[in-house]
Amino acid sequence: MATLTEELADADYNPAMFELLKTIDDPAQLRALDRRQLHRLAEELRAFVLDSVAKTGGHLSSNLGTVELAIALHKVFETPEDRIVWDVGHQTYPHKILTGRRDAMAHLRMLGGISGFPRRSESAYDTFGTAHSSTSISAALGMAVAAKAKGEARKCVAVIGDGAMSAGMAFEAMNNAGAMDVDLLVILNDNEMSISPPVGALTNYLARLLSGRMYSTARRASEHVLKRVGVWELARRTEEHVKGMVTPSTLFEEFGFNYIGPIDGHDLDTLIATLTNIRKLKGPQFLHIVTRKGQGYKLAEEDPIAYHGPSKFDPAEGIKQPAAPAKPTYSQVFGDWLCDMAAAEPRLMAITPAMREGSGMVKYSELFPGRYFDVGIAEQHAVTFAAGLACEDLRPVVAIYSTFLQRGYDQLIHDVAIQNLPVTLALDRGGLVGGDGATHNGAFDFAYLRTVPNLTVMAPADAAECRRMLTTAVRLGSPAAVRYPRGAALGEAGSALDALEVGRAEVRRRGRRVAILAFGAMLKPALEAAEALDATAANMRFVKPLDRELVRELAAGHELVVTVEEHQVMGGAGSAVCEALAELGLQKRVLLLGLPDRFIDHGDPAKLLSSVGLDAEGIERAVRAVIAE
Ligand SMILES: Cc1ncc(C[n+]2csc(CCOP(=O)(O)OP(=O)(O)O)c2C)c(N)n1
Repeated sequence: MATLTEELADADYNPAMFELLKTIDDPAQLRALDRRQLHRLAEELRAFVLDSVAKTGGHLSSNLGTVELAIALHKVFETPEDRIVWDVGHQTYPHKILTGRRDAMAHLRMLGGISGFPRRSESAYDTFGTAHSSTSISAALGMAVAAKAKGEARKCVAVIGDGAMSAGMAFEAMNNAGAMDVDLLVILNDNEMSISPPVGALTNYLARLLSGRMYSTARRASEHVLKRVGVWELARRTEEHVKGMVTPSTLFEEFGFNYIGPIDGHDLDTLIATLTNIRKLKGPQFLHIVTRKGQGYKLAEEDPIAYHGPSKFDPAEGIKQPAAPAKPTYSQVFGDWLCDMAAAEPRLMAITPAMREGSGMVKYSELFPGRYFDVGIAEQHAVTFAAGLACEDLRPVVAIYSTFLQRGYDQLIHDVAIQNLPVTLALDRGGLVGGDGATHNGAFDFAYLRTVPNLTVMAPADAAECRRMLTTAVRLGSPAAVRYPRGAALGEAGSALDALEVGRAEVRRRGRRVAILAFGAMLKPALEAAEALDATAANMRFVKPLDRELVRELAAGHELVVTVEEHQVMGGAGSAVCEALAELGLQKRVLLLGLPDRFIDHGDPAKLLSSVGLDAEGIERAVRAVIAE
């Protein structure tokens, strides 16, 4: 008999299929279900996840993999009193659906709708806000220590994927937790995938753990634990049995955890029984479960990467390739440039912290496998690794999202900039990112980059300029960042590899009274506004070094200077212009347009930009308001 998910995929979907799920608005109701009903619930939940993600877009593969886990956790643990922290949180849709947000899934990641990640403000069941990876063990440990300090008996659980587990922060937390006497359970959700195939020694280790001798030993051990040993007996003999039987001891035991597993994370009965037993154990516990990305939906099982974060699609047909090739994104412009530049510059090496697809590096990774490094979810390491390459006269390019470079900031200052090493940062997702929301916006990079000595900071206004800036960065011989936005690139990228004059802006339109200084992608709306206002408009290109000569000239020849950037006003490129005016001793009325001093949440990027006045009308309106004063 076909599962509900298969029926959905066969277009046999009928809404009655969610009958049981519709009765669950709170995990307490789930806890009252019997075994047969729980199995039915899992089936409905999986189909519901597919149905709703197909309608809204969002994360799919990872969520199809956590259906049984979410049910088992809410069945066994007294949520929200017991704390569950989901790492990254992109796999929490089943959890959201089971905790009162089933109907809200219709507006997932939309303006005013629920977030695609856990949010403390959204639900008591979202115990910790996540989205950047590898924070769950630290946070859950903090909660476990707090529970102990306050004499509260609650349990704390971190759920972390094998990709997220590879990051330094996860190991810092393991190192800390394993030596502590607290009730903490870490569940490793091992689906043998990050977004792309995972990399590194830990991955190899986990693969060995799942196959070969250790797997069979471990499986026998957990079967034994489940079937033969009573709960209290288990508690008493955990040390000997669990540790003893899974020898040779696992890495996680060396960290001071009780290692249990691996068990099948789609086997609901085993999951519930195992968690029920573990819940009674004291001290740091580590449960290794094995799941499959895309479980139950054939297309996602076969291509978990394509279904990691799809846009809307028809479940019966799957993701369709657009008839005409879509306009290239800035990530693709970067990826094409990377291939061309690598062919011309043998010293070029490219690094990604686990974002090959998102950063547009698939083609490069195939063409230049020896000069391509996916270092795992390890932004700090990525930056310092690049510094090491640069010490040896290579020309590393770190492709990294603006929001994730926040993780590597000290490395950027201490390892790259102080030593003035020629590292290029290809900074993707600068500005608002849309559906992923506040955790992923690249709203702070101008501020955190322009304050670092030796660093050149550029922001292209279109595709061709993006290439030229990247070329400029690689040829510079000192650290440089090129910051570009998410989404379709403006204009044709071309194939040239020519550089720009450093620190030189360009005036794109001459007008009267008002001079608009635009940074990066804001040039387009700024030009439109300048047209309507008959203002002067300049493409500033460099946030650092700023074209001070042009700032001087434009300030002298206009009554009002306006800066526009898709970045926090505070500390951003406009602030740099104000600093330049102060240094030049020029007093001028300046209007600073950019993002306000608050976190901008998820939603359609164009609507979000318009809501903060960063479209042509908004710019024009703001300027007219100042002129009217
Ligand atoms: C610090 C950081 N870097 C990169 C990402 C982008 N990212 C989101 S999910 C993901 C893969 C996570 O893999 P895993 O933990 O195994 O979870 P799975 O999707 O396989 O369930 C990555 C790299 C992130 N969220 N945070």
